[in-house]
Amino acid sequence: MNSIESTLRTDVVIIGAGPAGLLLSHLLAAQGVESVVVESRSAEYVASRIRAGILEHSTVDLLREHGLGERLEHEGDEHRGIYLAWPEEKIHIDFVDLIGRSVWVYGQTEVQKDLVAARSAAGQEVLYECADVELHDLESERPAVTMIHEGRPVRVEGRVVAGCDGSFGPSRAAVPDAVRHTWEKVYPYSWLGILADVAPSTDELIYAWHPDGFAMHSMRSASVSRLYLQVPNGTPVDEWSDDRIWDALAQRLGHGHDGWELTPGPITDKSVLPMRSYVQTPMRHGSLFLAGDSAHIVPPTGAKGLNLAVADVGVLAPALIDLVKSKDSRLADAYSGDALRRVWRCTHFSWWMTTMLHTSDDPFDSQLQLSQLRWLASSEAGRAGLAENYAGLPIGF
Ligand code: FAS
Ligand code: PHB
Repeated sequence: MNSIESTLRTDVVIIGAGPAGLLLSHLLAAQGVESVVVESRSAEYVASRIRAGILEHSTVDLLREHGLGERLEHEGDEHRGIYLAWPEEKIHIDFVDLIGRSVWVYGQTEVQKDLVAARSAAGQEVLYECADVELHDLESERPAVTMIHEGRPVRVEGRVVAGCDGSFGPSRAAVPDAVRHTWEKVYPYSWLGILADVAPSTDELIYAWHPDGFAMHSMRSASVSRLYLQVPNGTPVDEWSDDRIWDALAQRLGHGHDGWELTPGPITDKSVLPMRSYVQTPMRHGSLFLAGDSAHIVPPTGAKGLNLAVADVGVLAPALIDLVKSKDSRLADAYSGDALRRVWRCTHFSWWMTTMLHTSDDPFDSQLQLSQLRWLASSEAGRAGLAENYAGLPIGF
């Protein structure tokens, strides 16, 4: 290995080339603030990860506002609301009627493609396949990130480091224990998720409570369905044959009720996703700012993970622009508090949707869950509350 370290200098060193990192670099560049993005995996790996599927109203607005909405407009699918189902019942919650905001079905893989294309077109420096990424001098105004890139030691210095490196990156641990607070809740169940080459059997998402367990029918396009079902933690994915998956989904989603039928098809991807809530505060320490999964994780039941990462960046970008260009630290000083208001709101909503819809062995819990569902069926105010949280509050609320 060539031991001579090369040093790059920029305004903001961004760790992580997922949605948070690339969107941050995009918003900063629009105001003339430069960044270098440091990523541990390959571009192909990052682009291939199958993750979120729903974009909140505010996320779509922000992407459109920054020139990232064209393909979304053509290939995305705007949804007015969702269905909630339980045995012999199904209700539609129309977000547009209730609160005037919709959501869009547009996979995270597509958002990632759009971000990569926009950053490449702008000549953004992204260092992929970096190893031994370390953060330095975070309590100074000249922090740095070092790494091994293409076999060589590299040091990137900036005014700020943005930790957008997800739940397994180094940034969250770079906040000293003495100032760091964390909250974590691990749920006693997981999701088995599938992608299937079959047209969705529903026009909008179905979230279903069933005594056998939760199920959800989502989609990626008019010909690709995305479905999930609750399984015990630690379930090996090969324990579930394709037939067993489709039978359980049909049972739990209400196949045959009111003439509705679930159409199965070839399964092209299967995975088991454990569920937890995690929040770390503060989201800023000295010259380090955390955004996205590096600071928080939500169970996917509320469709918040990706949208929360976007909202963090929507608050962080103006703060860093002021700090770098005008040396005005007011927004930067307020960033952690401002971002955490939404983080806790989305953490609660994701916990509420998860605990309302996933069955446990406790019959008392089942009665509480069914009571909540019946209340939503009968209360417009209840449905409006769910709509407001699912379609998303304005960024920076
Ligand atoms: P990301 O994890 O997307 O990106 C972080 C990046 O940092 C990655 O590219 C990683 O390789 C990189 N990195 C890590 N360590 C590094 C290091 N040492 N040096 C440099 N780079 C490093 N959300 C939903 O809303 N709905 C869903 O259905 C849903 N499903 C999910 C399924 C899975 C398996 C997972 C893991 C998450 C899911 N999420 C879902 C949440 C997900 O979409 C995240 O919220 C979203 O990716 C957050 O984006 P980022 O904060 O950019 O983090
Ligand atoms: C998805 O389409 O992957 C999806 C949709 C809604 C959720 C979670 C995942 O709440």
